[in-house]
Amino acid sequence: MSKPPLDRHALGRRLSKLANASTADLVQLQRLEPCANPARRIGLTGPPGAGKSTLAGHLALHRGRDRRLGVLAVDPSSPKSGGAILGDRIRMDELAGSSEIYIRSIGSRSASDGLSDNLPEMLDVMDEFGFDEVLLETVGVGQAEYAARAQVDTLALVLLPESGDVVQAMKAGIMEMADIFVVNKSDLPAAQKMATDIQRISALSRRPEDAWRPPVLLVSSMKPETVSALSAAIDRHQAWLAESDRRAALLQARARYRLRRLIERRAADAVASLDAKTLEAPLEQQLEQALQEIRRLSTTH
Ligand SMILES: Nc1nc2c(ncn2[C@@H]2O[C@H](COP(=O)(O)OP(=O)(O)OP(=O)(O)O)[C@@H](O)[C@H]2O)c(=O)[nH]1
Ligand SMILES: [Mg+2]
Repeated sequence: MSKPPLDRHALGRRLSKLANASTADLVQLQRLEPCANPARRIGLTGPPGAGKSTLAGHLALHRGRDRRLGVLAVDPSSPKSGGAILGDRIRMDELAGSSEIYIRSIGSRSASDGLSDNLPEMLDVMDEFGFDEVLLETVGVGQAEYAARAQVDTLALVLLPESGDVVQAMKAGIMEMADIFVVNKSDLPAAQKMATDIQRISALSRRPEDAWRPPVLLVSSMKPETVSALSAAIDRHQAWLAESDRRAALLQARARYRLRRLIERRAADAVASLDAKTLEAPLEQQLEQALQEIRRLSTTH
């Protein structure tokens, strides 16, 4: 079944509208029918400068040959959207003719977890526009990874050799979260040692018999064969997910995350609107007022 051509302008408009939507708008904009063919979602996450955007570009060229592929980069430093930052990393002539690749960076706005507030809804829009696959780039060690985990099917943690990234990642408790470990810029020294360290740490965690065992890959954007190997590992993980009903648990976690974020944002709005007098009242009364305000916000919007 062939798809209608990708309408980049319409997609851009929808994403911009969502990027600026309030919680009240969101509920209005919410699609009621789940998408029959949702895009595969692949996350690239890791500390600043690990080479995620460069890698996303190479992966997009590799995987986007015969698919409609979107790249969304959540960029904490970019309040504006438009894809310039990520777009710069890919030579435009390389993309010429690939009318099915769409790239956009989105500001992280107010979200405390480093993701854009309305990212779940933006990802839904990618489904609606017939994308086969979406690569999601998020920056950070810690909060952003937890948040990204819920949004994607396959999460690759991108780390730099000789950076102390592994120690940071362990401290932040995100080693268990990755489906694939990427020791990136493996053209640099000490990459192999880092890969061995990760293997050792990863082998320590107890997993059920049939659990996914995250591979550790040495990748360099300068070596196309390493990007192919990463792409193949992504396919293997996707196939493993599809094998039984593993995706159901992921989808549940995703729905929970979205609802929690919505409630958190409403709660923040409600607390911000309480007046000085209420804030001097006993805590129980403050709580009562705040809950009433949440309810009021939910019914009036
Ligand atoms: N040596 C080497 N350098 C690389 C490689 N991949 C990317 N770089 C360089 O690393 C720098 C950072 O790359 P980015 O792709 O912007 O990294 P990022 O993780 O997206 O950075 P943020 O989004 O700012 O967190 C750039 O100067 C790249 O040219 C690689 O495989 N090897
Ligand atoms: Mg980047």
